[in-house]
Amino acid sequence: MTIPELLSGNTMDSPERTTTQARQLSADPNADPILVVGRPNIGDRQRFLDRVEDILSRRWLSNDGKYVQEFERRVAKFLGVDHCIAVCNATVGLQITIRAMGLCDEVIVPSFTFVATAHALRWQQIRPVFCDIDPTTHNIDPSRVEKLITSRTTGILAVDLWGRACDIESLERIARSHHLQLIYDASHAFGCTYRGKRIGGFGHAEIFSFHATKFINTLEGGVITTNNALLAATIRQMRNFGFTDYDQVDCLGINGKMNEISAAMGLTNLDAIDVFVAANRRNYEAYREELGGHPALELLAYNDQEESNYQYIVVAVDEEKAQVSRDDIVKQLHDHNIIARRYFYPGCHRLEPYRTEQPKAGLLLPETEKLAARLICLPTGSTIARVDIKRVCEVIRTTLARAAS
Ligand code: T4K
Repeated sequence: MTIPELLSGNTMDSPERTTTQARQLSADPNADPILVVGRPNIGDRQRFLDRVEDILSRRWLSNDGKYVQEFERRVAKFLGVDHCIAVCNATVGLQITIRAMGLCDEVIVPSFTFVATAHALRWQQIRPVFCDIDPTTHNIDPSRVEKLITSRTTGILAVDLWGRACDIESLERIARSHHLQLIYDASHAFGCTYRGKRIGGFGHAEIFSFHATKFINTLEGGVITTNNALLAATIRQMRNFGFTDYDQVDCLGINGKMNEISAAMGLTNLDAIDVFVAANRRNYEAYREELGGHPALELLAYNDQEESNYQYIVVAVDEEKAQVSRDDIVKQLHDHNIIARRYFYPGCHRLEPYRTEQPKAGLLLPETEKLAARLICLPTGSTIARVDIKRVCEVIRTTLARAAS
């Protein structure tokens, strides 16, 4: 099926239609439909296509166009922040922010994250100093951060993994007392709150990803948010090669701009944000019903006191109780056309170049190593129906039952 065919029609994704599409995409017509982690949420297609039509008519495709500006305004308002700068993806957003804030030498970062977080530092010759996580929250453990601070430390880059906020209060206290810059990779956390306040305005800056697989997507894209006007101005300038005027470049910059079609997709998906949350929440409750209570499985819980986007269904496997490995469960799922993922295995420190540059990093990361070996991410999102969840859980339960017998 071609992308234009997938985009035809004028309604939002319904689980039924996408299940049919998945079956059509599968090579074997008799096979179970393919279910994948990361299937994009897509809002009203006709509204998106209308916006694209307008973009084409106006012949303004990039460079701070009307749709990018509108998207930035809408995101800033939604998050309650002063400044929002749209970028072509969160990795470049992280790189620009790191440079704009003058980070150098060493920055403390969790290893249990997507590799982009560490790469954004290392790309600029900064050494990521990997910090272990709290096994309950899966986020950077502030009590270990302090032990890693040296005279070369310039900042902390924390990650709100699965959309659940870090221990922001402790991180802010540490950053303040050691005069460190504090940035959050909030790639997973769009629409999530910390103590009732939307993530976006914490630390010196926060970076969100709007990649296709994220809760809100702009095809590829991201935003940087901050309440610091000077920092925002520098980031804006760096996003566009350092230009301040025609023929005037005042600093080293890069091309980090978001294009108009991405912004149109972002606006269309923002329109549908409540629908996406409801679908994710419904799926989370369904998984909880299906898998909850199994002694070998622990479903990652969202805090009902906070707003969440419920974008990740994460299950921790207790291999001793399960009598089967996490990887065998994942293999069974794959054999049944369910593309579950082992995010974020094996941890950044075990990926290059870090594995070679920091061969002993794992010694200080026992919780990261344990968690990376236990987790499975399961399919969710607006394309997943209750019947799909039943199928996923049936495969998991059958695998566990077979292992126990
Ligand atoms: N920080 C964190 C914490 C992040 O999680 C990420 C991104 C970043 C920073 C960097 O943000 P960006 O620079 O990307 O804005 C995927 C994404 O490429 C990556 O953006 C995301 N994290 C990461 C968690 O997932 P892969 O290598 O797993 O991608 P891939 O190709 O295996 O696709 C993932 C799943 O999504 C597959 O099951 C297929 C499905 N999929 C994917 C696409 C692109 C679709 O169904 N449709 C699609 O269009 O990294």
